[in-house]
Amino acid sequence: SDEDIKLYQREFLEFSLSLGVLKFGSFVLKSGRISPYFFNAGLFASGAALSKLGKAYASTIIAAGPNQVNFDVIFGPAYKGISLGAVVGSALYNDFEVDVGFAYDRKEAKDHGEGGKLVGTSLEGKRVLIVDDVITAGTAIRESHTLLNDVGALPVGVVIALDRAEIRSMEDKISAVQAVARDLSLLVVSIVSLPQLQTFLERSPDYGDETLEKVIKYRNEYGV
Ligand code: OMP
Repeated sequence: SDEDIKLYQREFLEFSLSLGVLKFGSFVLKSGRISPYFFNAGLFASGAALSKLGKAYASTIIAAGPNQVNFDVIFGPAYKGISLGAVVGSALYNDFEVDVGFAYDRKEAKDHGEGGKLVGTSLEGKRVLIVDDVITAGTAIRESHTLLNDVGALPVGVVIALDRAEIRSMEDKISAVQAVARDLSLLVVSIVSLPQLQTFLERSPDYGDETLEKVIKYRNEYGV
C-alpha cells in the first residue's frame, strides 16, 4: 500500500483488534456492500478502553495542528457521539492541556426542565469540531452540520476513528469524507483509514494473507 502509518495508528488498530472492535470476516454494511472488515466502536466498553480511545482521538486532533483544526467546542451527536465527545474532551485536557467546551444533542427534544435539544456549553458563534465513530456515506455528519448552522454555530471540522474511504457510487467516485469536505467545507481527520488498514495488514503477517487479499480486493472495488 501507498499509505504510511504512524506508531499511534498501529497501536490503535492492534488495540481495536484485541477488543473485537475491529473484526475480519464478512459483514453487510448499511449501504448493502459486503465488507471483509467491520469496526464496531460500541465495543470500546470499559474505563481503560475509553481512556485509550480518547487519547487516540486527541492525538489525531493535535497531529492535524491548530492551523488545521482550530475550534472552541466539541460536539458529539447522539447517541454514540455523546460518550465519544466526552472522552475526547477529557483526553485533550489530560494529555495535551487543551481545554475546550463540550456539547451534545438529544434525539428527542425535552419539553420540561431546561428544555430543548442541546445540552452542554453554548454553541452560538462558536467554532465546532464534530466527533463521530465511522463515516461510510456521511449521512449523520450532514444532519449535525444543519443543526449546528441552525443554532448559529460554525462547524469547522470532523474527527472520526475510521474513514472507510469508499466511493459513494460508480457515478460519483469520491468518498463521503471528500464529499463532506467539498460540500460543507469541513476538514475531516480520522485516526485511521482503509489504506492504512491495508498497510497495517501488510506489516502484520499474523492476520493472514487471505485477510489482506480480501481487503485489497474490497479496496479495488469500492475504495477511492
Ligand atoms: P454513514 O452514516 O452512512 O456514514 O455510516 C456510518 C455508520 O455505519 C456507523 O455509524 C455505523 O452504524 C455503521 N458502520 C460501522 O459502525 N462500522 C463499519 O465498519 C461500517 C458501518 C457501515 O454500516 O457502513
